[in-house]
Amino acid sequence: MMRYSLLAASLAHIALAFPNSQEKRAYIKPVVKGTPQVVGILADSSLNRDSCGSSLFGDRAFSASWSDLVTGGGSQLTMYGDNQDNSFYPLVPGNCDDNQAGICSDGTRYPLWANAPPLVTSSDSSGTTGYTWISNSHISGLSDLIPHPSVALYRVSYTAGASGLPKVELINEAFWAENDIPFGTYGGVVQDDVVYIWGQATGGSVNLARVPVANVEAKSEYEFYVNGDWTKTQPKIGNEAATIQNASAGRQGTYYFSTPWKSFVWIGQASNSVSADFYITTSPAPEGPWTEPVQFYSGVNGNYSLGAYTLQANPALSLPDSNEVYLTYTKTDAVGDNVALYTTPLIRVEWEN
Ligand SMILES: *[C@@H]1O[C@H](CO)[C@@H](O)[C@H](O)[C@H]1NC(C)=O
Ligand SMILES: CC(=O)N[C@H]1CO[C@H](CO)[C@@H](O)[C@@H]1O
Repeated sequence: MMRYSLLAASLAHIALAFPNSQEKRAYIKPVVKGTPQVVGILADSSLNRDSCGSSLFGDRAFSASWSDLVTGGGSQLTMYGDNQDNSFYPLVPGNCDDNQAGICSDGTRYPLWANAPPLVTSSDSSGTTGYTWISNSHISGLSDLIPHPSVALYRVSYTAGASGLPKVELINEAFWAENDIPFGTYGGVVQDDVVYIWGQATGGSVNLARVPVANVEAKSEYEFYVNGDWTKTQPKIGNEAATIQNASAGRQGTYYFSTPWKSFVWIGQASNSVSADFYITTSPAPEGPWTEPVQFYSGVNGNYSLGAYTLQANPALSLPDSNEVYLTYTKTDAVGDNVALYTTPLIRVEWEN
């Protein structure tokens, strides 16, 4: 809704920053076509990979390593990129950064787990730039020592033709402060030159912020969706008026914009699930209304304690107009005496619509 009390000048500024040019979009009810196929297992010979979201960097997919795309859709199953046993994202200074795993002398850890791949904000023939928000989690075992950690912002940039991995820079150690909603850590979409980022505080609902694509690093340029409207006032954790109903099934997943559907999409796991049961919800706009999440595919669960996690969609692997999506998840199997084998199945789902 417009705020008519605003000065004309600032109204013009807002109209420019957040163009309202979206055509009316329809509701989508996704219907799976045929039986989804497991294409294979994504593999990196040197990394034990967990998070398997990916972004399109030029003509390759990027997660923490590269994968070459297959003409017509899909990915080569091998990944590459010489990480030299270094964390792709540099550790935040002070977060037990004297080793690459963030392990502290008292046995606790700053794991630096990125829950979403780089959100690409610009890409052309000269290169690609994206951003990643990562919580400064401090854990003991798998328990959080800080209930609502601050969030670091990283810029990831790749110059076309450069060898090796993209360059990563820590832009702000605490872009969102401790006890703020961790916008961006739950995923994001760039659409019509606006960055939309979702956040979900531990045990909390899903919330939404936006910023013009050129201003990602400027916190003062962000707006937040609260009480059915965009506001500059950052909502606090627990503000029910900031909840985006049904914007996910509760756990980790991926937001993207589907060109054939003209719809925002979230695909991922349900809260408290450790199964490869994939849910989907769609919405004509980032702020909703989102449909009730529905389960549309079940993968094979691993037989280790956490059988399946980090369920993701990988829209970067498909041609923009194709009616398909590639799914990945981390499957853990028990091999030998309490040793987990991590694999990442890649599944192709085709849609009827
Ligand atoms: C778990 O799955 C792995 C991989 O398929 C297999 O090698 C192993 O025997 C299974 N373990 C149990 C206890 O079923
Ligand atoms: C699955 C789920 O989260 N469903 C919710 C969708 O939103 C309505 C309110 O708008 C809730 O009542 C449902 O529980």
